[in-house]
Amino acid sequence: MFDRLTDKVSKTLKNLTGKGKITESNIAQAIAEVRLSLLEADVAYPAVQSIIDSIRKQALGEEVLLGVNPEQQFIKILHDELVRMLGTETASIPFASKPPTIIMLMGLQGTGKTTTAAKLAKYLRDEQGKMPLLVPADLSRPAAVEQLRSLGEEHGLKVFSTSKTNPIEVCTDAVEKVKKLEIAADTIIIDTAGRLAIDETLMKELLEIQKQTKPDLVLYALDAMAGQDAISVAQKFHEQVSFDGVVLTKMDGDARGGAALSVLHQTGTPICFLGMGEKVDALEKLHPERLVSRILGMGDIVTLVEKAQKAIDEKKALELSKKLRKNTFDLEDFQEQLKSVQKMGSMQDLVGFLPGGAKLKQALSGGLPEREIAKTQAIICSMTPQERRNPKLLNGSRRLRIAHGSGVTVADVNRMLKQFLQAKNMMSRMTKLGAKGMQRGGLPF
Ligand SMILES: Nc1nc2c(ncn2[C@@H]2O[C@H](COP(=O)(O)OP(=O)(O)O)[C@@H](O)[C@H]2O)c(=O)[nH]1
Ligand SMILES: [Mg+2]
Repeated sequence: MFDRLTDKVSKTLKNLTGKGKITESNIAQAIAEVRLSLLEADVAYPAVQSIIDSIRKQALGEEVLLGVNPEQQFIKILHDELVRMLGTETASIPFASKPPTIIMLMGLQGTGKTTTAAKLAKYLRDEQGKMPLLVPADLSRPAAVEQLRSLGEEHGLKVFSTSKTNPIEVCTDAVEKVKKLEIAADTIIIDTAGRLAIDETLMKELLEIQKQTKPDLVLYALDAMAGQDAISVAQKFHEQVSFDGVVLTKMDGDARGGAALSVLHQTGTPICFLGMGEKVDALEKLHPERLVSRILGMGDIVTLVEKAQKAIDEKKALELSKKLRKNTFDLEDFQEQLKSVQKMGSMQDLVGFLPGGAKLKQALSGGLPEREIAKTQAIICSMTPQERRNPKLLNGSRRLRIAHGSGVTVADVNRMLKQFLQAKNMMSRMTKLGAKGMQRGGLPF
């Protein structure tokens, strides 16, 4: 117990004296591990290099937070940056203001275009209330049209049929019939042909379909299992035909999904959906957090990230305890604290490190019921900033106004203020106890 405490305090002091900075040398090991992990997840080499370089730049010189080492903090920064990269680029379907909305799928053979077309149609119908029409424009193999047709039949999805025998005409015919209201549909999903490798005839065909139908969204089906080569192929597709987003298919397999980062890096296009199985309902929207955890590898690294997250919460708690000691803890801080009480981590853990903290830790672990917290938040929101900073202002008429404003009774307001004072007293007692304990240990604080 005492060792841990000493350790924590000395770390704090280290931070305060500015020695706890992220430097090139104290994250070298972490960088090596991250590099390996990304490569193992099939992130293409140039992407790995550039991601690591930019995050290293961002991290260098940052103050290391209490409770983690520089390497852990570096990984946390990396994790957050990857989530941001994948997340801010998430594209949703840009529905045309004047229907039909046209979505075109392309990619190599066997990557999951046809399956994805059916998945998208089902998603649009069941979750977006749309009337999709599937257009089989892969006439390279007789079985391809049949495949889409049978998927459509099985799930009650409309599949276009025509006497036309040229893929471009099939598409223009479908669009025309929908526009003329001969077919009731507001979204058109075009399933195109693929090849085993890039092929000039195919590229021309895709370009022509694009030119003629002017799709609102062109999606590229990328097989998550396909490895690094697939990225240069995607890049060529993007250069020659261009697409707006990627569907990463076969993510139900072992692939960690590094291709998502590579393709984003190489083409700048976002990942829109993940294919999670052969079934028609196995389509997921991208959850950046989840994907990043998977790419970085589960287990160790994610635990480190969580630890770093906790340390950040602890830093907040430390700031709070300073306020308590100076007796400047007000309702704004209380509101902030309530938010983290809901998470039940920060205060509790901080307290655990202080002498005599065990009991308080127990007391805090009970938490407050969700509804109570929501009510308290509402009451605090109805106060003016002055009132929050100086609760002594809260006389009878102000309390009545707040009760009206937050839809509670004056008794509720009174109870909440009493709770606030109790919390403040309890926390300030605890902080004093903690400070004394540390002095006993001969450490200045
Ligand atoms: N496990 C899994 N298999 C998939 C997924 N998407 C497609 N497939 C399978 O991959 C194969 C090729 O899919 P298909 O849609 O015909 O690819 P296309 O040639 O690009 O049209 C089929 O056996 C599909 O069942 C997916 O997300 N997960
Ligand atoms: Mg197909």
